[in-house]
Amino acid sequence: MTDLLDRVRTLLDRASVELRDPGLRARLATARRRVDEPLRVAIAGKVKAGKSTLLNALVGEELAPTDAGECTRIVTWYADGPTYQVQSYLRDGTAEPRPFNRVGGAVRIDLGRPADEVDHLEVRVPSARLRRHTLIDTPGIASLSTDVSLRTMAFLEAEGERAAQTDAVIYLLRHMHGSDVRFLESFHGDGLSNGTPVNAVGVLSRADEIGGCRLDAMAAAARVAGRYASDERLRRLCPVVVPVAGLLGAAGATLREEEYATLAAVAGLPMADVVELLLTADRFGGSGPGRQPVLDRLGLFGVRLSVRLIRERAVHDSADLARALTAHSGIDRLRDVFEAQFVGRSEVLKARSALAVIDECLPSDSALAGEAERIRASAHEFVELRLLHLIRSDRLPGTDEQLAEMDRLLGGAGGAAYHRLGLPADAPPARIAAAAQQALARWQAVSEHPFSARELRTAARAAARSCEGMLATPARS
Ligand SMILES: Nc1nc2c(ncn2[C@@H]2O[C@H](COP(=O)(O)OP(=O)(O)O)[C@@H](O)[C@H]2O)c(=O)[nH]1
Ligand SMILES: [Mg+2]
Repeated sequence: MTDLLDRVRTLLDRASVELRDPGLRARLATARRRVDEPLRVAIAGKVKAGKSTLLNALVGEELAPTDAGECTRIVTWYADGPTYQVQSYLRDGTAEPRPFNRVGGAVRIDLGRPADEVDHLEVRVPSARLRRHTLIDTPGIASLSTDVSLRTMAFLEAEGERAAQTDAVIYLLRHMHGSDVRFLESFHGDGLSNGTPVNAVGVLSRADEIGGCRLDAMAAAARVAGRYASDERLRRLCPVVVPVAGLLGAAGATLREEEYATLAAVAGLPMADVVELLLTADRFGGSGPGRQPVLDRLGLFGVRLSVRLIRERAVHDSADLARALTAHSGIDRLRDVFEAQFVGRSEVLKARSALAVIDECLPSDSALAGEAERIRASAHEFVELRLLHLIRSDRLPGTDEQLAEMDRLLGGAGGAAYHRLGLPADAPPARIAAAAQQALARWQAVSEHPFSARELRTAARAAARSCEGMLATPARS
Protein backbone atom coordinates (compact mmCIF):
# COMPACT_ATOMS: atom_id res chain seq x y z
CA MET A 1 0.00 0.00 0.00
CA THR A 2 1.43 3.38 -0.97
CA ASP A 3 1.84 5.88 1.76
CA LEU A 4 -1.07 8.31 1.86
CA LEU A 5 1.07 11.42 1.92
CA ASP A 6 3.11 10.12 -1.02
CA ARG A 7 -0.05 9.83 -3.10
CA VAL A 8 -0.97 13.38 -2.10
CA ARG A 9 2.50 14.72 -2.93
CA THR A 10 2.41 13.08 -6.36
CA LEU A 11 -1.02 14.51 -7.03
CA LEU A 12 0.05 18.03 -6.07
CA ASP A 13 3.14 17.76 -8.28
CA ARG A 14 1.09 16.62 -11.26
CA ALA A 15 -1.46 19.38 -10.69
CA SER A 16 1.17 22.09 -10.63
CA VAL A 17 2.57 20.83 -13.95
CA GLU A 18 -0.88 20.93 -15.56
CA LEU A 19 -2.06 24.27 -14.27
CA ARG A 20 -1.05 27.47 -16.05
CA ASP A 21 -2.59 30.09 -13.78
CA PRO A 22 0.26 31.55 -11.67
CA GLY A 23 -2.04 32.28 -8.72
CA LEU A 24 -3.26 28.70 -8.58
CA ARG A 25 0.25 27.35 -9.07
CA ALA A 26 1.41 29.40 -6.10
CA ARG A 27 -1.39 27.97 -3.98
CA LEU A 28 -0.46 24.45 -4.99
CA ALA A 29 3.20 25.12 -4.22
CA THR A 30 2.20 26.33 -0.75
CA ALA A 31 0.04 23.25 -0.23
CA ARG A 32 2.91 21.04 -1.41
CA ARG A 33 5.32 22.59 1.10
CA ARG A 34 2.75 22.31 3.83
CA VAL A 35 2.59 18.52 3.43
CA ASP A 36 6.14 18.33 4.77
CA GLU A 37 5.72 20.96 7.46
CA PRO A 38 4.54 20.38 11.02
CA LEU A 39 0.81 20.03 11.61
CA ARG A 40 -0.96 23.33 12.11
CA VAL A 41 -3.07 23.57 15.24
CA ALA A 42 -5.12 26.67 15.98
CA ILE A 43 -6.17 27.73 19.47
CA ALA A 44 -9.63 29.21 19.21
CA GLY A 45 -12.29 30.54 21.54
CA LYS A 46 -13.70 33.77 22.81
CA VAL A 47 -11.73 36.83 23.79
CA LYS A 48 -10.13 36.34 27.24
CA ALA A 49 -10.85 32.61 27.26
CA GLY A 50 -7.16 32.13 28.04
CA LYS A 51 -5.89 31.21 24.55
CA SER A 52 -2.58 33.03 24.63
CA THR A 53 -1.88 31.82 28.16
CA LEU A 54 -2.61 28.24 27.11
CA LEU A 55 -0.27 28.57 24.15
CA ASN A 56 2.49 29.70 26.52
CA ALA A 57 1.76 26.77 28.81
CA LEU A 58 1.92 24.31 25.92
CA VAL A 59 5.23 25.65 24.66
CA GLY A 60 6.53 26.09 28.21
CA GLU A 61 7.74 29.59 27.55
CA GLU A 62 6.29 33.05 27.81
CA LEU A 63 5.77 34.01 24.19
CA ALA A 64 2.27 35.20 23.37
CA PRO A 65 1.27 38.52 24.95
CA THR A 66 -1.82 38.17 27.15
CA ASP A 67 -2.96 41.76 27.39
CA ALA A 68 -5.05 43.74 24.93
CA GLY A 69 -2.13 45.08 22.84
CA GLU A 70 -2.70 45.49 19.12
CA CYS A 71 -0.82 42.29 18.19
CA THR A 72 -3.26 40.20 20.21
CA ARG A 73 -5.80 41.21 17.55
CA ILE A 74 -3.83 39.51 14.79
CA VAL A 75 -3.62 35.78 14.05
CA THR A 76 -0.10 34.79 15.12
CA TRP A 77 1.74 31.58 14.30
CA TYR A 78 4.38 30.16 16.61
CA ALA A 79 6.63 27.77 14.74
CA ASP A 80 9.93 26.05 15.38
CA GLY A 81 12.96 27.79 13.88
CA PRO A 82 16.72 28.09 14.31
CA THR A 83 16.51 31.54 15.98
CA TYR A 84 13.85 33.93 17.24
CA GLN A 85 12.51 35.74 14.22
CA VAL A 86 9.31 37.53 13.24
CA GLN A 87 7.79 37.73 9.78
CA SER A 88 4.73 39.81 9.01
CA TYR A 89 2.50 38.53 6.18
CA LEU A 90 0.53 41.34 4.64
CA ARG A 91 -2.88 41.27 3.06
CA ASP A 92 -1.45 42.27 -0.30
CA GLY A 93 0.38 38.93 -0.40
CA THR A 94 3.87 40.22 0.46
CA ALA A 95 5.81 39.54 3.64
CA GLU A 96 8.39 41.48 5.64
CA PRO A 97 10.62 40.69 8.62
CA ARG A 98 9.75 42.81 11.67
CA PRO A 99 11.77 43.91 14.67
CA PHE A 100 10.57 42.80 18.08
CA ASN A 101 11.61 42.82 21.70
CA ARG A 102 10.61 40.75 24.67
CA VAL A 103 8.83 42.22 27.64
CA GLY A 104 8.76 39.78 30.55
CA GLY A 105 9.24 37.07 27.92
CA ALA A 106 6.27 38.04 25.72
CA VAL A 107 7.23 38.80 22.13
CA ARG A 108 6.35 42.44 21.36
CA ILE A 109 6.28 43.05 17.65
CA ASP A 110 6.74 46.42 16.03
CA LEU A 111 4.22 46.25 13.18
CA GLY A 112 5.39 49.45 11.49
CA ARG A 113 2.00 49.85 9.78
CA PRO A 114 -1.71 49.75 10.63
CA ALA A 115 -2.76 46.36 12.00
CA ASP A 116 -5.48 45.93 9.40
CA GLU A 117 -2.85 45.68 6.66
CA VAL A 118 -1.43 42.57 8.32
CA ASP A 119 -2.91 39.19 7.47
CA HIS A 120 -0.96 37.22 10.04
CA LEU A 121 2.30 37.18 11.95
CA GLU A 122 4.74 34.33 12.20
CA VAL A 123 7.06 34.02 15.18
CA ARG A 124 9.90 31.54 14.87
CA VAL A 125 11.01 30.04 18.17
CA PRO A 126 13.76 27.49 18.72
CA SER A 127 11.62 24.99 20.62
CA ALA A 128 11.45 21.20 20.61
CA ARG A 129 7.82 21.58 21.67
CA LEU A 130 6.99 23.13 18.31
CA ARG A 131 8.81 20.60 16.18
CA ARG A 132 5.85 18.40 15.34
CA HIS A 133 3.16 21.04 15.29
CA THR A 134 2.87 24.77 14.81
CA LEU A 135 0.56 26.54 17.25
CA ILE A 136 -1.62 29.37 16.03
CA ASP A 137 -2.94 31.98 18.44
CA THR A 138 -6.18 33.55 17.26
CA PRO A 139 -7.67 36.85 18.40
CA GLY A 140 -10.89 35.22 19.50
CA ILE A 141 -14.55 35.60 19.05
CA ALA A 142 -16.03 38.53 20.97
CA SER A 143 -19.37 38.41 19.31
CA LEU A 144 -20.13 36.91 15.96
CA SER A 145 -20.10 40.31 14.29
CA THR A 146 -16.96 42.25 15.21
CA ASP A 147 -14.18 42.58 12.70
CA VAL A 148 -11.71 40.60 14.80
CA SER A 149 -14.23 37.80 15.22
CA LEU A 150 -14.95 37.69 11.54
CA ARG A 151 -11.27 37.47 10.74
CA THR A 152 -10.85 34.62 13.18
CA MET A 153 -13.82 32.82 11.72
CA ALA A 154 -12.61 33.32 8.16
CA PHE A 155 -9.26 31.95 9.17
CA LEU A 156 -10.61 28.84 10.81
CA GLU A 157 -13.40 28.02 8.46
CA ALA A 158 -12.78 25.43 5.80
CA GLU A 159 -15.86 26.24 3.81
CA GLY A 160 -16.24 29.37 1.80
CA GLU A 161 -13.83 30.25 -0.91
CA ARG A 162 -10.67 28.97 0.67
CA ALA A 163 -9.41 25.81 2.28
CA ALA A 164 -8.70 26.04 5.98
CA GLN A 165 -5.29 27.25 7.02
CA THR A 166 -5.29 24.91 9.97
CA ASP A 167 -5.34 21.14 10.25
CA ALA A 168 -6.78 20.91 13.76
CA VAL A 169 -8.28 23.11 16.45
CA ILE A 170 -8.11 23.35 20.22
CA TYR A 171 -11.29 25.06 21.24
CA LEU A 172 -11.44 26.83 24.59
CA LEU A 173 -14.73 26.89 26.46
CA ARG A 174 -15.13 28.72 29.72
CA HIS A 175 -18.72 28.17 30.57
CA MET A 176 -21.27 26.28 28.63
CA HIS A 177 -22.37 29.07 26.40
CA GLY A 178 -24.81 28.98 23.51
CA SER A 179 -22.47 31.06 21.41
CA ASP A 180 -19.58 28.63 21.99
CA VAL A 181 -21.65 25.82 20.58
CA ARG A 182 -22.86 27.96 17.67
CA PHE A 183 -19.28 28.83 16.95
CA LEU A 184 -18.28 25.20 16.84
CA GLU A 185 -21.27 24.28 14.74
CA SER A 186 -20.49 26.99 12.25
CA PHE A 187 -17.49 25.11 11.02
CA HIS A 188 -18.91 21.69 11.54
CA GLY A 189 -19.47 21.16 7.84
CA ASP A 190 -19.77 17.81 6.17
CA GLY A 191 -17.56 15.81 8.43
CA LEU A 192 -14.45 16.28 6.37
CA SER A 193 -14.06 20.01 6.68
CA ASN A 194 -12.23 21.68 9.48
CA GLY A 195 -13.36 21.67 13.09
CA THR A 196 -15.17 18.37 13.23
CA PRO A 197 -14.88 15.92 16.12
CA VAL A 198 -11.99 14.18 14.43
CA ASN A 199 -9.73 17.17 14.70
CA ALA A 200 -11.11 19.33 17.49
CA VAL A 201 -10.20 19.00 21.16
CA GLY A 202 -12.10 20.99 23.77
CA VAL A 203 -10.46 22.65 26.74
CA LEU A 204 -12.40 23.86 29.75
CA SER A 205 -10.14 26.83 30.26
CA ARG A 206 -9.25 28.89 33.34
CA ALA A 207 -10.30 25.81 35.28
CA ASP A 208 -8.72 27.11 38.50
CA GLU A 209 -11.32 29.88 38.68
CA ILE A 210 -14.26 27.51 38.83
CA GLY A 211 -15.98 27.66 42.18
CA GLY A 212 -14.22 30.81 43.39
CA CYS A 213 -10.59 29.63 43.20
CA ARG A 214 -11.03 27.28 46.15
CA LEU A 215 -8.44 24.58 46.56
CA ASP A 216 -10.77 21.95 45.16
CA ALA A 217 -11.23 23.98 41.96
CA MET A 218 -9.56 21.44 39.68
CA ALA A 219 -11.76 18.61 40.94
CA ALA A 220 -14.83 20.79 40.36
CA ALA A 221 -13.54 21.60 36.88
CA ALA A 222 -13.15 17.91 36.08
CA ARG A 223 -16.81 17.39 36.97
CA VAL A 224 -17.90 20.30 34.77
CA ALA A 225 -15.74 19.02 31.89
CA GLY A 226 -17.34 15.60 32.30
CA ARG A 227 -20.77 17.15 31.97
CA TYR A 228 -19.67 19.02 28.86
CA ALA A 229 -18.38 15.83 27.33
CA SER A 230 -21.74 14.18 27.84
CA ASP A 231 -23.65 17.09 26.33
CA GLU A 232 -25.15 15.75 23.16
CA ARG A 233 -24.56 18.78 20.94
CA LEU A 234 -21.10 19.50 22.22
CA ARG A 235 -19.97 15.87 22.04
CA ARG A 236 -20.64 15.77 18.33
CA LEU A 237 -18.38 18.74 17.84
CA CYS A 238 -15.54 17.98 20.19
CA PRO A 239 -15.88 14.71 22.08
CA VAL A 240 -13.01 15.29 24.49
CA VAL A 241 -13.01 18.22 26.92
CA VAL A 242 -9.95 18.58 29.14
CA PRO A 243 -9.98 20.97 32.11
CA VAL A 244 -6.84 23.10 32.10
CA ALA A 245 -5.54 26.01 34.15
CA GLY A 246 -3.24 27.50 31.54
CA LEU A 247 -2.04 30.15 33.96
CA LEU A 248 -0.69 27.50 36.35
CA GLY A 249 0.88 25.60 33.47
CA ALA A 250 2.61 28.71 32.17
CA ALA A 251 3.77 29.72 35.67
CA GLY A 252 4.99 26.18 36.34
CA ALA A 253 7.14 26.31 33.22
CA THR A 254 8.65 29.70 33.97
CA LEU A 255 8.54 30.17 37.76
CA ARG A 256 11.19 32.61 38.99
CA GLU A 257 13.25 32.37 42.13
CA GLU A 258 11.97 35.69 43.50
CA GLU A 259 8.38 34.58 43.01
CA TYR A 260 9.08 31.52 45.11
CA ALA A 261 10.71 33.73 47.75
CA THR A 262 7.64 36.00 47.90
CA LEU A 263 5.34 32.99 48.34
CA ALA A 264 7.62 31.37 50.90
CA ALA A 265 7.65 34.59 52.95
CA VAL A 266 3.84 34.59 53.02
CA ALA A 267 3.78 30.91 53.95
CA GLY A 268 6.05 31.69 56.90
CA LEU A 269 3.58 34.15 58.48
CA PRO A 270 1.32 33.11 61.38
CA MET A 271 -1.65 31.05 60.21
CA ALA A 272 -4.25 33.70 61.07
CA ASP A 273 -2.42 36.26 58.91
CA VAL A 274 -2.13 33.83 56.02
CA VAL A 275 -5.84 33.07 56.08
CA GLU A 276 -6.64 36.78 56.20
CA LEU A 277 -4.28 37.59 53.31
CA LEU A 278 -5.57 34.86 51.03
CA LEU A 279 -9.22 35.72 51.51
CA THR A 280 -9.48 37.77 48.33
CA ALA A 281 -7.28 38.69 45.39
CA ASP A 282 -7.46 42.40 46.28
CA ARG A 283 -6.32 41.80 49.82
CA PHE A 284 -3.36 39.71 48.75
CA GLY A 285 -2.35 41.90 45.83
CA GLY A 286 -2.32 45.08 47.91
CA SER A 287 -0.62 43.61 50.96
CA GLY A 288 3.05 44.04 50.17
CA PRO A 289 5.75 44.52 47.57
CA GLY A 290 6.03 41.83 44.91
CA ARG A 291 2.68 40.30 45.74
CA GLN A 292 0.57 41.79 42.95
CA PRO A 293 2.98 40.56 40.24
CA VAL A 294 2.94 37.07 41.75
CA LEU A 295 -0.86 37.20 41.84
CA ASP A 296 -0.94 38.23 38.17
CA ARG A 297 1.28 35.32 37.23
CA LEU A 298 -0.33 32.58 39.34
CA GLY A 299 -3.87 33.76 39.98
CA LEU A 300 -5.55 33.51 43.39
CA PHE A 301 -5.84 29.74 43.18
CA GLY A 302 -2.16 29.40 42.28
CA VAL A 303 -1.13 31.60 45.20
CA ARG A 304 -3.35 29.72 47.66
CA LEU A 305 -2.10 26.37 46.42
CA SER A 306 1.56 27.44 46.54
CA VAL A 307 1.33 28.84 50.05
CA ARG A 308 -0.36 25.70 51.26
CA LEU A 309 2.20 23.40 49.63
CA ILE A 310 5.06 25.39 51.11
CA ARG A 311 3.47 25.49 54.56
CA GLU A 312 2.84 21.76 54.50
CA ARG A 313 6.43 21.20 53.36
CA ALA A 314 5.15 19.34 50.34
CA VAL A 315 7.54 21.49 48.31
CA HIS A 316 10.94 22.79 49.38
CA ASP A 317 12.20 25.05 46.62
CA SER A 318 11.17 26.78 43.43
CA ALA A 319 11.83 23.71 41.25
CA ASP A 320 9.53 21.61 43.48
CA LEU A 321 6.83 24.25 43.34
CA ALA A 322 7.15 24.62 39.58
CA ARG A 323 6.57 20.89 39.21
CA ALA A 324 3.57 20.97 41.52
CA LEU A 325 1.98 23.88 39.62
CA THR A 326 2.46 22.03 36.34
CA ALA A 327 0.96 18.87 37.82
CA HIS A 328 -2.13 20.76 39.03
CA SER A 329 -2.59 22.67 35.77
CA GLY A 330 -3.83 19.73 33.70
CA ILE A 331 -1.44 20.71 30.90
CA ASP A 332 0.20 17.26 30.78
CA ARG A 333 -3.15 15.61 30.21
CA LEU A 334 -3.89 18.06 27.42
CA ARG A 335 -0.51 17.29 25.84
CA ASP A 336 -1.34 13.57 25.90
CA VAL A 337 -4.74 14.11 24.30
CA PHE A 338 -3.16 16.43 21.79
CA GLU A 339 -0.51 13.86 20.85
CA ALA A 340 -3.10 11.13 20.48
CA GLN A 341 -5.72 13.10 18.60
CA PHE A 342 -3.60 15.34 16.42
CA VAL A 343 0.04 14.39 16.17
CA GLY A 344 -0.77 10.67 15.95
CA ARG A 345 -3.17 11.43 13.12
CA SER A 346 -1.20 14.14 11.42
CA GLU A 347 -0.80 12.35 8.08
CA VAL A 348 -4.47 12.08 7.35
CA LEU A 349 -5.16 15.57 8.69
CA LYS A 350 -2.50 17.03 6.43
CA ALA A 351 -3.68 14.96 3.48
CA ARG A 352 -7.16 16.24 4.03
CA SER A 353 -6.03 19.86 4.05
CA ALA A 354 -4.01 19.34 0.86
CA LEU A 355 -6.89 17.66 -0.98
CA ALA A 356 -9.13 20.57 -0.06
CA VAL A 357 -6.72 22.86 -1.94
CA ILE A 358 -6.83 20.55 -4.97
CA ASP A 359 -10.62 20.73 -4.88
CA GLU A 360 -10.44 24.48 -5.01
CA CYS A 361 -7.81 24.82 -7.69
CA LEU A 362 -9.10 22.26 -10.18
CA PRO A 363 -12.46 21.87 -11.90
CA SER A 364 -14.41 19.06 -10.29
CA ASP A 365 -14.67 17.11 -13.57
CA SER A 366 -10.91 17.06 -14.19
CA ALA A 367 -8.89 13.86 -14.00
CA LEU A 368 -6.83 15.18 -11.09
CA ALA A 369 -9.88 16.14 -9.06
CA GLY A 370 -11.12 12.61 -9.73
CA GLU A 371 -7.86 11.25 -8.37
CA ALA A 372 -8.26 13.41 -5.23
CA GLU A 373 -11.69 11.90 -4.80
CA ARG A 374 -10.30 8.38 -5.28
CA ILE A 375 -7.70 9.00 -2.57
CA ARG A 376 -10.40 10.15 -0.20
CA ALA A 377 -12.61 7.21 -1.01
CA SER A 378 -9.97 4.50 -0.88
CA ALA A 379 -7.33 5.45 1.69
CA HIS A 380 -8.19 3.61 4.85
CA GLU A 381 -7.25 6.62 6.96
CA PHE A 382 -10.04 8.61 5.31
CA VAL A 383 -12.48 5.73 5.68
CA GLU A 384 -11.72 5.80 9.41
CA LEU A 385 -12.31 9.55 9.65
CA ARG A 386 -15.61 9.29 7.87
CA LEU A 387 -16.81 6.46 10.07
CA LEU A 388 -15.77 8.25 13.23
CA HIS A 389 -17.82 11.15 12.08
CA LEU A 390 -20.84 8.93 11.40
CA ILE A 391 -20.56 7.28 14.80
CA ARG A 392 -20.29 10.59 16.56
CA SER A 393 -23.25 12.09 14.82
CA ASP A 394 -25.37 9.06 15.68
CA ARG A 395 -25.76 8.03 12.08
CA LEU A 396 -24.53 4.48 12.42
CA PRO A 397 -26.75 1.71 13.78
CA GLY A 398 -25.37 -0.51 16.53
CA THR A 399 -25.45 -0.99 20.27
CA ASP A 400 -23.79 1.63 22.48
CA GLU A 401 -21.14 -0.92 23.30
CA GLN A 402 -20.43 -1.73 19.66
CA LEU A 403 -20.24 1.90 18.69
CA ALA A 404 -17.92 2.75 21.58
CA GLU A 405 -15.56 -0.06 20.65
CA MET A 406 -15.66 0.82 17.00
CA ASP A 407 -14.87 4.46 17.83
CA ARG A 408 -11.76 3.31 19.67
CA LEU A 409 -10.67 0.81 17.02
CA LEU A 410 -10.94 3.42 14.32
CA GLY A 411 -8.55 5.64 16.27
CA GLY A 412 -11.06 7.93 17.99
CA ALA A 413 -9.02 8.03 21.19
CA GLY A 414 -5.67 8.10 19.41
CA GLY A 415 -4.00 6.40 16.49
CA ALA A 416 -1.54 4.14 18.36
CA ALA A 417 -2.42 0.46 18.59
CA TYR A 418 -2.72 0.59 22.38
CA HIS A 419 -5.18 3.50 22.12
CA ARG A 420 -7.22 1.59 19.57
CA LEU A 421 -7.31 -1.55 21.66
CA GLY A 422 -7.85 0.19 24.98
CA LEU A 423 -4.61 -1.18 26.43
CA PRO A 424 -2.04 0.57 28.64
CA ALA A 425 0.72 2.48 26.84
CA ASP A 426 3.34 -0.07 27.85
CA ALA A 427 1.42 -3.14 26.66
CA PRO A 428 3.90 -5.62 25.13
CA PRO A 429 3.63 -6.44 21.39
CA ALA A 430 2.33 -9.96 22.08
CA ARG A 431 -0.57 -8.60 24.10
CA ILE A 432 -1.35 -6.02 21.44
CA ALA A 433 -1.31 -8.70 18.74
CA ALA A 434 -3.58 -10.99 20.75
CA ALA A 435 -6.08 -8.19 21.40
CA ALA A 436 -6.02 -7.12 17.76
CA GLN A 437 -6.60 -10.72 16.67
CA GLN A 438 -9.61 -11.03 18.95
CA ALA A 439 -11.08 -7.74 17.80
CA LEU A 440 -10.52 -8.77 14.20
CA ALA A 441 -12.47 -11.99 14.68
CA ARG A 442 -15.28 -10.15 16.47
CA TRP A 443 -15.70 -7.51 13.79
CA GLN A 444 -15.41 -9.96 10.96
CA ALA A 445 -18.28 -11.84 12.53
CA VAL A 446 -20.35 -8.66 12.74
CA SER A 447 -19.55 -7.82 9.13
CA GLU A 448 -20.72 -11.25 7.99
CA HIS A 449 -23.72 -11.57 10.25
CA PRO A 450 -26.89 -11.69 8.17
CA PHE A 451 -28.87 -9.78 10.81
CA SER A 452 -26.46 -6.86 11.06
CA ALA A 453 -27.72 -3.69 9.39
CA ARG A 454 -26.01 -3.03 6.08
CA GLU A 455 -24.28 0.17 7.27
CA LEU A 456 -23.05 -1.64 10.34
CA ARG A 457 -21.66 -4.48 8.22
CA THR A 458 -19.76 -2.02 6.07
CA ALA A 459 -18.42 -0.22 9.13
CA ALA A 460 -17.49 -3.53 10.73
CA ARG A 461 -15.42 -4.43 7.67
CA ALA A 462 -13.55 -1.17 8.08
CA ALA A 463 -12.99 -1.83 11.79
CA ALA A 464 -11.66 -5.29 10.86
CA ARG A 465 -9.35 -3.65 8.36
CA SER A 466 -8.02 -1.35 11.12
CA CYS A 467 -7.29 -4.50 13.16
CA GLU A 468 -5.45 -6.03 10.22
CA GLY A 469 -3.41 -2.85 9.98
CA MET A 470 -2.32 -3.26 13.59
CA LEU A 471 -1.42 -6.90 13.01
CA ALA A 472 0.58 -6.04 9.90
CA THR A 473 2.65 -3.39 11.69
CA PRO A 474 2.68 -4.46 15.32
CA ALA A 475 5.52 -2.10 16.22
CA ARG A 476 3.75 0.97 14.92
CA SER A 477 2.70 3.33 17.65
N1 LIG B 1 -6.92 32.29 36.85
C1 LIG B 1 -6.61 32.13 35.58
N2 LIG B 1 -6.50 33.17 34.76
C2 LIG B 1 -6.18 32.97 33.47
C3 LIG B 1 -5.94 31.66 32.96
N3 LIG B 1 -5.66 31.77 31.65
C4 LIG B 1 -5.68 33.09 31.36
N4 LIG B 1 -6.00 33.82 32.46
C5 LIG B 1 -6.11 35.27 32.54
O1 LIG B 1 -7.16 35.69 31.69
C6 LIG B 1 -6.81 36.88 30.99
C7 LIG B 1 -6.91 36.62 29.49
O2 LIG B 1 -5.97 35.65 29.13
P1 LIG B 1 -5.43 35.51 27.65
O3 LIG B 1 -4.56 34.31 27.61
O4 LIG B 1 -4.85 36.81 27.17
O5 LIG B 1 -6.80 35.24 26.88
P2 LIG B 1 -7.10 35.30 25.30
O6 LIG B 1 -7.75 36.60 25.04
O7 LIG B 1 -8.04 34.17 25.05
O8 LIG B 1 -5.79 35.13 24.58
C8 LIG B 1 -5.40 37.23 31.45
O9 LIG B 1 -5.50 38.19 32.46
C9 LIG B 1 -4.87 35.94 32.00
O10 LIG B 1 -3.93 36.12 33.01
C10 LIG B 1 -6.06 30.55 33.87
O11 LIG B 1 -5.86 29.38 33.52
N5 LIG B 1 -6.39 30.84 35.16
MG1 LIG C 1 -4.81 36.32 23.22
